[in-house]
Amino acid sequence: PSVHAEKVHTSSFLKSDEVFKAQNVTRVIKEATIFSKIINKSIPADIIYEDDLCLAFNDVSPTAPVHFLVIPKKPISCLDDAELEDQQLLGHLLLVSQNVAAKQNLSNGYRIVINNGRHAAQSVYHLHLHVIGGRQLGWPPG
Ligand code: TR5
Repeated sequence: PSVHAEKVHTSSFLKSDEVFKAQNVTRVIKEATIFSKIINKSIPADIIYEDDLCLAFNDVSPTAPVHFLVIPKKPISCLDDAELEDQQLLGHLLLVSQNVAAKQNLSNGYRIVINNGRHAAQSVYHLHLHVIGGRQLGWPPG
């Protein structure tokens, strides 16, 4: 049997593939992730904003009509790894999210999500803000 099948059997509930994948990510600090490759343009992405500090691009599997990611160019693995010296950068990511959300016509509202670590089902260990909108969102998240 595959590892996946064993895991599903031993868990107390059926995990979605997304949660399963996220829990099995091996976290290696400063390892190049798929997002580093988007930053250095070695793989393509649908980039909608870029400046010296960050990049915004559409999520490859959107959960709403608008779903883009805002990432720092600095390779911070997750929010827990951000430091005091990143204070301005973190604020910048929020303001860029706000600006790009406005350009995407999200005047009726939107949600910003940062998944941090295993319990949040973080799957890519390069800090990213999800900006999600374009439909009524439910609360609380799963
Ligand atoms: O679960 P977390 O918070 O870590 O979110 C990671 C997000 O990255 C998911 O919403 C994925 O759909 C998204 N993702 C993953 C890849 C990818 C992407 N968005 C745009 N382009 C992508 N490429 C080229 N490759 C990915 N593996």
